Amino acid sequence: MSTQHQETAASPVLPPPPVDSNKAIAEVRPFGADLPRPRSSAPADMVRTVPSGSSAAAPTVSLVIPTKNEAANVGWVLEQIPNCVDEVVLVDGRSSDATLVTALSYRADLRVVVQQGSGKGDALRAGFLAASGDIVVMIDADGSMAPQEIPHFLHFLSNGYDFVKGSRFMGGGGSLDITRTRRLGNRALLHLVNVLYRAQLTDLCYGFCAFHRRYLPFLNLTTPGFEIETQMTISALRAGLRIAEVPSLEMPRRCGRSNLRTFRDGTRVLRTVLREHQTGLSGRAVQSVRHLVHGSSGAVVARPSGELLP
Ligand SMILES: Nc1nc2c(ncn2[C@@H]2O[C@H](COP(=O)(O)OP(=O)(O)OP(=O)(O)O)[C@@H](O)[C@H]2O)c(=O)[nH]1
Ligand SMILES: [Mg+2]
Repeated sequence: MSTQHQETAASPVLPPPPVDSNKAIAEVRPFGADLPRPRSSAPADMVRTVPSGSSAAAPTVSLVIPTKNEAANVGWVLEQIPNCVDEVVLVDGRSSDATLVTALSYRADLRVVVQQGSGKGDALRAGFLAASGDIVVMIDADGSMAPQEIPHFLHFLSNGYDFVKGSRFMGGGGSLDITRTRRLGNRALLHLVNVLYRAQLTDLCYGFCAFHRRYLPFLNLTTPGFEIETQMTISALRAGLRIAEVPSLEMPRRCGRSNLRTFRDGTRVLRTVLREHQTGLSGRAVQSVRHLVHGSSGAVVARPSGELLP
């Protein structure tokens, strides 16, 4: 059976494609999923059992949204959250504007976490710990990511994948926001990750992701800032999680100023990539074992029809 690390799926505005379940649904219950930590760095999908039946209840979904002075944008995001989301956790970085009041006026059932530290990474960690759903999705509050894309992420998580990340640079994705400098930086850092960790990803510094909450300990999240997205991806690679990329359209932030500083945060991402590579079992080793066990034609391509091709 082939495994894969990369998907090309339908346009982000289309409903999730049907999937050839014989090929796409792999072993989905990781051995030791309930343990607080992985027992070893062995690829998580190499120690799985096949699900016993189809009677399991639908997984619940938590959406984690970090906010820092997003009063003008957060309502737009909250309004569009699809019904498949059961819980919305908003982690506020002590906004000095009306973010919290506005958010609560749009969604009274919001779970608000007031961040103790600072930085997007710190906020997401707090949100992930507060989330109670089986699946955790993260999305920005500035209106640059469309909540309507969330079902695409869930689709792949329900079909054997462990960690699903949005990609702006695969067929069907795009960015109306990224500057030339950031695009070049993202491409260079992505290339480095693909070489160091033997991956075939198409995007790196993008914060629209979803994963099974049981894998949170595998992600080893420690970074405080925007480099958290990179750390999540690298940790998923190192843990041998089955990663899918789904196309995503990044829009310009609706109002306000970005919190990201291109060179400062780019440097932090680079440091994260190198540091993670130097510690513990390298992602490259894990991926090499995967390629050995599952064959070299690991990548499969999901056509808009849902057909998976090796
Ligand atoms: N809680 C919290 N949220 C933050 C912090 N920094 C950024 N955020 C949120 O994280 C999300 C992404 O931040 P942005 O400033 O949009 O950064 P970006 O999307 O990488 O950069 P742009 O493309 O320029 O918008 C937004 O929802 C921010 O409000 C922080 O320190 N604490
Ligand atoms: Mg943004």
